Amino acid sequence: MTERTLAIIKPDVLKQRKQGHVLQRILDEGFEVLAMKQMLLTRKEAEGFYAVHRERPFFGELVDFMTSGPVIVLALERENAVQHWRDVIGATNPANAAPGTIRKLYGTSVSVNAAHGSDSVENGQIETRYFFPGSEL
Ligand code: 3AN
Repeated sequence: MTERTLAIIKPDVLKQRKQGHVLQRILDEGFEVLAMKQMLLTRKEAEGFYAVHRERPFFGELVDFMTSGPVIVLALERENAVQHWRDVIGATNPANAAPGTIRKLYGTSVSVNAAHGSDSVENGQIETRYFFPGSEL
């Protein structure tokens, strides 16, 4: 089924100047880019996006990292987009990520982990609308 997922290329990748490699990978994997923007997230935007993790001990660290520099946010479409993008980015902890995955290639730690991908079809819809509300898609 054709699905949408939200991808975020995180600040660590932009600091390494590797975002071009990740964007090419997205295209090579057959995703359609419905919308894309580079932005410096406000704390409010990062906290809102990760609201489900608000009670987790790493929440502050996660928000600090996600606001530490610009990110690139993309609304992607593809057959099986949610699972396919999660397979391409790899396990949350780069140390456990499979060879060739984005987190293995560019991630450093469980919090500094290169990329985000929606974790369900429903969240793919919610998260793409969070960053690209209204007619942008
Ligand atoms: P994923 O992004 O792989 O779906 P989640 O949803 O468990 O992982 O966590 C959301 C984000 O929170 C992760 N991408 C990661 O950056 C951060 N995170 C998860 N677990 C930890 C942890 N134990 N310590 C620090 N950051 C974490």
